[in-house]
Amino acid sequence: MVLSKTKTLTKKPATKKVAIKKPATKKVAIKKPATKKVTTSQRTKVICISHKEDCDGISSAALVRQAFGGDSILVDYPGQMEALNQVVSDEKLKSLFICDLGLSKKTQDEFIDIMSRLRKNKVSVTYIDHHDIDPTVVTSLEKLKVKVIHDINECTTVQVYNAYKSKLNDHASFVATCAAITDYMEDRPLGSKLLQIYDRQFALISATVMTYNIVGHQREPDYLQYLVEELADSKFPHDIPNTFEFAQIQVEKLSQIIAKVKVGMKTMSNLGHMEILDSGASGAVNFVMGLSGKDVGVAYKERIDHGIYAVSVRGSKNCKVHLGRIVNLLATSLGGSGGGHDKACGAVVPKQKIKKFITELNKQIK
Ligand SMILES: [Mn+2]
Repeated sequence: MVLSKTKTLTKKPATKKVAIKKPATKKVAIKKPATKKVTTSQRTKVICISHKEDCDGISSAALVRQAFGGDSILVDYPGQMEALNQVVSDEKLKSLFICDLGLSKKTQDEFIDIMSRLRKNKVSVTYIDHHDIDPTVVTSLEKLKVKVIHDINECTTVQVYNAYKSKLNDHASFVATCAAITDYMEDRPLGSKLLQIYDRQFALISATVMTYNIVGHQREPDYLQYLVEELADSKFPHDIPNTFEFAQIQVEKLSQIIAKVKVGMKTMSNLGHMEILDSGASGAVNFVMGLSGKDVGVAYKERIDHGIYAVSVRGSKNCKVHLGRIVNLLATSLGGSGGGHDKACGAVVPKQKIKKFITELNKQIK
């Protein structure tokens, strides 16, 4: 199926950088005539703030870009508020999309506050997500006339696809399929329909290679931007140079992590846990859960300059509690933050509280 030939001409070279926002010093510009106000109030910019750590976030940004144009700002959960505080004062901002970035007890009030400032400036705001959300937050957002697209049963990209299908090309359904696979949501009503369009094995390898490239390039924002542009431009992962080679390197690293987890993992009555020293916690956590034989796995890595641990938590199919909710409350009570899905979530925990976090979690998941 040749889907994307017409787009080839518009493809920009990989070097194109999406405007990274300069500090907001510009506005104070002194020498402008007093009449300037009328022209600066012209709002034209479209921005999508999306999650940079996985295929769902990157793909959401890609589909928003295909449907509406504009620039993407890619962030992790802790970086979300900083990005929002930056765009809120952008006088050119017309339309803002926020994708795949869940809120927690710690962030939700500030989030609503920023939304109300944006709405006072008549910025159109669309929040698209599938993480567990406090219902009072949805009520507040709707009161502010923020458009909320939220379904905990479909990944964000599938929801973006579903909402803006008429502005997207055929290939967008493949981008959404890969995102659903990565988020373990290809068995949901919309996700499964999309997967049926494509050969399962083809979709699985594409999603997996994409994921390894995203995870392995977290410290290269330009590369992540490039991926957004290529996906928006209807490229298959195998058509993006070197993605499969890069995936092989990641797979080799993962096999080394397996060996280390086998040696270093510890267990409590209800969970397996391990401190990770030389890789990401989220790359190791599934092995910690699987190899421990427990229904919950915890992997944590110290962020030395921040005095905190970045914690990843996973639950097996047998895990009956909602880990995201438990971790949200527990991490907040220990002076950190966290949250996420029922079987996959994360937290930031102050360094000296990590033991307490694990023993408390072990108690609460019986
Ligand atoms: Mn997601």
